Amino acid sequence: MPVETTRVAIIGAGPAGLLLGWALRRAGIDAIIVENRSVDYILARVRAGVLEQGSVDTLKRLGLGDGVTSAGLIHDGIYLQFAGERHHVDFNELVGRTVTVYGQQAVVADLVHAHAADGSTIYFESSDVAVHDIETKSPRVTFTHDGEQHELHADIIVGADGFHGVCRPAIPADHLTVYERTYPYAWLGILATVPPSTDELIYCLHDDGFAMHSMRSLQVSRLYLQVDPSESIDNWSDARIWEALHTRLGVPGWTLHEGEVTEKSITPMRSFVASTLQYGSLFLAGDAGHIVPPTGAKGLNSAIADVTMLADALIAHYADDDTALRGYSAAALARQWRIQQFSQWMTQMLHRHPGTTDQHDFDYRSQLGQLDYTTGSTHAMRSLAEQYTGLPL
Ligand code: FAS
Ligand code: PHB
Repeated sequence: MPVETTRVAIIGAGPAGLLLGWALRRAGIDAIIVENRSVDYILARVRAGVLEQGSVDTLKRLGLGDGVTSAGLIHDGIYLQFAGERHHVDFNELVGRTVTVYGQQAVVADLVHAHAADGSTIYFESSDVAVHDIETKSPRVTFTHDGEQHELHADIIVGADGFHGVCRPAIPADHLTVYERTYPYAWLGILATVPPSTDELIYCLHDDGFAMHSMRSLQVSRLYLQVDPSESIDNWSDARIWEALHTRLGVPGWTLHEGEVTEKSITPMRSFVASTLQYGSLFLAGDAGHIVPPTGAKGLNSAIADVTMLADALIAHYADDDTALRGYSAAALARQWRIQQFSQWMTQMLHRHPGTTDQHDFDYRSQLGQLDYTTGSTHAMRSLAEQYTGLPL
């Protein structure tokens, strides 16, 4: 059985694992990534679309800025739409910051190509991945690759293996509390080969529910619809999707342009936070440690923020300063809870509760009041702008 030794073993080659591996490599710290899916699978995953300025800065600082600089779309703000009216929230005017539309797929592709060009060791299509001795200073990873059992010895293991990974469950139950809530709705998302019908993202609350118009480029639109979590994508023909989008997003004098739907899927919504992002020699980053509903565009950005903090802490660790590493979990979780409350606020403000009781109708009228106040108050919009464009690390 091949036995390898590295400094940092990273489980997962999503944005968190790939970015951490790259940051460590650039700092001369040996890291090996173990991923259970194929490289084609991770390159095909369509997920987040908006990067905070801090995320863009991290990519550029690590030499990964060419793609986002050339293809990223800089947006000054978003639109909030309700009661048939569309209101612009101008982040640049309110807080002097912008966001960049640059899909997670492109971020992952940039990282995969950078690692490949630099000769990084990434074991794609691994199976039976397991972590061992994480309470010691000599943790191990075992996995099967190309039909062969492997063992990887490391100083540190980082679980960047997402919500369904194996690392968080490796933390003993008496050392871990999880905080979570689910929402009574999900997002049906489509990619369509059609120029966006808007210059900036539209977040819309309609009587029928939430809808959003986002984009991936000036040629590809990304749109979402609130649906019931139990919905099957098979029940949603392209025609039915476009009809619902026209109904919810339509305002007088504006046209939603349709195009070929190239991808459609339904994503459930949850909020989730682990009580710790460290146990012994195991650290968690990104979705392995926390999940937010996508309404605040924070999932990918908080994964990048975790990695930015953890990479700096590991670099300091190997320079014999453990202060940041000891403080990583508390610092990352403090920032995460600020992100959780914003994501929950955006989600509850913009989604129609599926029930039709008097209380649900009261809640809907209250949401409309919340949106009316928010778009009518510079103070409220400045708070939204400060959080949407990204809180400091
Ligand atoms: P990821 O889940 O991206 O990556 C984890 C990696 O670990 C995967 O490659 C997985 O294959 C691998 N892995 C899992 N188990 C393993 C094991 N046992 N061994 C080895 N490898 C293992 N965020 C937004 O901001 N906006 C959005 O619109 C948005 N849409 C989303 C839609 C969907 C369907 C999902 C699931 C998430 C969405 N998110 C969105 C959130 C998403 O972008 C995440 O925040 C982001 O992918 C987090 O990156 P990672 O932490 O790297 O986790
Ligand atoms: C996206 O473009 O996929 C997107 C943008 C903003 C969000 C969620 C998703 O809040």
